[in-house]
Amino acid sequence: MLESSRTHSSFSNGNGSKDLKDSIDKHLKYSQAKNWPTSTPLDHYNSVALTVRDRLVERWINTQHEYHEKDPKRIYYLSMEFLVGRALSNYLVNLDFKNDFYRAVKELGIRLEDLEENDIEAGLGNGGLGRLAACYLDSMATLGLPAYGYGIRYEYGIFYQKIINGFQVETADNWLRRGSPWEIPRPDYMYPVKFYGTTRQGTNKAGQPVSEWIDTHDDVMAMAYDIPIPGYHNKTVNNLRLWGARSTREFDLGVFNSGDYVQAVNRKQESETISKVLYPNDKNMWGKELRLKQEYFFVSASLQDIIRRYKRTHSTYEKFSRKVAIQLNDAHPALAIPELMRILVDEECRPWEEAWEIVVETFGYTNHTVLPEALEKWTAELMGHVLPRHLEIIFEINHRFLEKARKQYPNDEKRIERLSLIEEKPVKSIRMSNLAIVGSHAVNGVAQLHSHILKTNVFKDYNDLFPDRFKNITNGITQRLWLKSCNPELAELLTETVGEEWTTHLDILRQLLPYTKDDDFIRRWREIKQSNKKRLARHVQQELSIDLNPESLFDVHVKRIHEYKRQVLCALHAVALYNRLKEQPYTECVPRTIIFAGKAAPGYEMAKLVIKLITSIADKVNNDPDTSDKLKVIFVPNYSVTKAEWIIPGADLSEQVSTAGHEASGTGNMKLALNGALTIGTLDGANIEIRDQVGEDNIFIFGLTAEEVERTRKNGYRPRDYYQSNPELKQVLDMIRDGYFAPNHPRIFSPLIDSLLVHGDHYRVLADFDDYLATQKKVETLYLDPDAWTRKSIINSANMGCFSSDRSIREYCRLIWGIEA
Ligand code: D6G
Repeated sequence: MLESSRTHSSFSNGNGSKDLKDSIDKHLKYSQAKNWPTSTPLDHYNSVALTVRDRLVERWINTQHEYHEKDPKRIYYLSMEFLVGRALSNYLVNLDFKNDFYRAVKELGIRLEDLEENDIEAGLGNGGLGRLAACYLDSMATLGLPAYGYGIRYEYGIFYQKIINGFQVETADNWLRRGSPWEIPRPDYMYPVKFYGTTRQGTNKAGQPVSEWIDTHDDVMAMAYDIPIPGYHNKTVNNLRLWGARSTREFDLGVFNSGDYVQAVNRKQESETISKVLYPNDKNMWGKELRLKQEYFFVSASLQDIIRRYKRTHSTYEKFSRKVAIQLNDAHPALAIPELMRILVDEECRPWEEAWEIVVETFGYTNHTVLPEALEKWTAELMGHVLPRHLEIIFEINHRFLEKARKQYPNDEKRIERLSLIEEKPVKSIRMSNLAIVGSHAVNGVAQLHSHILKTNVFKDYNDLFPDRFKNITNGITQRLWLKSCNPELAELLTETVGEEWTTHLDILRQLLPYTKDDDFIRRWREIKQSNKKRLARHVQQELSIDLNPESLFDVHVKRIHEYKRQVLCALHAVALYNRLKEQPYTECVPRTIIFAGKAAPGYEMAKLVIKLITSIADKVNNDPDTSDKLKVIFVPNYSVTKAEWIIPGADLSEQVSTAGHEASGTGNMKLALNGALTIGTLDGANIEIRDQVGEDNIFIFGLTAEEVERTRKNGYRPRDYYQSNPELKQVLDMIRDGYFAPNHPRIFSPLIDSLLVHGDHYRVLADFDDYLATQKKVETLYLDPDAWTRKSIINSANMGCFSSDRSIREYCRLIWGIEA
């Protein structure tokens, strides 16, 4: 933040274009200390941003003041990730003075491109989980709920992905290098966070025996940075509070006294590394000490802050769970459970049982994945080293919990072992999701199938024990960003047709259905899609110098690169299409542009190889004169919220092809369908609910069901059989294996082909290949009939009402938080 950016008292906060111009002019002078001739694009951006921020401040203060006065039940959304995307455009949409704003900016001669370029995206998340948190903040503010986001102010967000020689290369995303005009540092909200040390038996303030946490070292301070979260066209401005690590004031006296001043300063600086960088792995637990420290750091600071706020109006804990709802976005913040126990028992001298009741009533836990490698576990050794008192508390929670469970299941030690928060073998470890379940009154999955799998499989024992605890709340997306802002032309057509209300009541889009019979409407719908495809093509031309044919079918697969998401299946399809074109160059075919984008975790070799495979296929196909006008393969580097905003509106076909039973929900599927793409997908995650909404005639479903996948796991699966029996598949795999796409590194893709043919094809790519290709044929047939295609496109958008994050948040209010939306 720019310290000098305090609003000057003579600034007018009106929203007319004259007031805006005036304010931008004043900020240029008083906040940037520049005049127009010497000002740079960054000065312009900052002056504009501060002008917009001024328009939020009053509502922000008023909203927070009102919460303070009325003391409603507050919702705290704890998340290691918030993928908010670009700030300026989002604020403009929610503030409702876009037209005056653009006029003011234009009249001042400020270039919109300069504003866009300087509007750096805060990439404080990996993918779906972080973006979901951001959509939920938008919905909570729009619904006027007293909600707070709590997270970490990483200095380096998700890495910047470059493609060099077809390989992913990571570089640092130093998003704060020029400061951010949107965050307000609050050095007055600074909390100590302790680490390490040991415990000993002592007495608490009330004279009762307790365990004391002593001799901690490398303690840090957590400092608050506040970011305003305005609701859409209302007066609510909520708070996203991110914690930055600051060193404590004290030196390490031992080092200092020994005369090594510089080392003493260095030691202080090291403590600030806690909030330096976001771990870039999605759905994979890393087990690094620094990550554990990050988790505790933000949980500890957030709870201290929540309790400070609660204590402003309450002197006892009696009403705590009636005033505070804390939602854990995955088990990453599950340490909040033992931490609140520690505060209540050790510091506030509450009896254990009373404290436990408060804790369980306060917390809710959202599970985001069933992939075993993603479920966090910490070795007892590491936990005991970094957080010795918390380890004791977790053991105590477990002891009391298992005692009760044993009463219910007297002779079932196997079950008790499964229920335990502690895994004994191969290394004694804490199962964080079990901790989150035991310590919460509600546990939810994020789509119907996912919640069903939690109840019947992954957490079956828990569901037997606490049948009322498990719920489903299907994920959602905010239509303010994912339609109104990213697809302005379509948004305008919708407003003209059904009125503005869809922006807050997405169900209203159902009223579009009669227009599937209106030729004029169909034509306009198609024109808008074409215009969005051209915009996408312009971006691709700018970035990759490749010309796309906007008449071709834009087939889009954008998301993190992961084996279970099966980008490989689409890549195999691309090769099969290429071969068909080569073999029968003169047959009529539907020209297709296959667009991929997504990041691979830096340590995930197989995912990185998938990127290399895609870029290698692209090289070959795009440069082959026999095929290049009928088939293009594109890999757009550095997928981000900003890129999604121009890719998604331009998609015809949405690839949602994860192995059934593996994608908890997906939200890209919803964004694409809302923007009129037709889905080709498996019966996985929210695809199933999308099918239920749009009807099976308006979606392309293929492949094994989750049950069938399970059956192949139990009854055996022979990927080689598919390879042997399907000549087209065999040809595709052989070409990749034999170096057709990488003549300079002919064996480079062997690990990938081996994973399919030798190592059991864990994600059942070969089993689904045939049906996938047949279904893609049906896609092409439909695409040849533009009116029929467009009608289905309209039907898709029209039926996305229930995938608004407003609906999800209403359900959280009703089913988990006990709040009226
Ligand atoms: C935001 C806006 C500011 C308000 C503050 C409240 O920074 O006007 O005073 O939040 O913070 P708490 O006291 O609720 O933490």
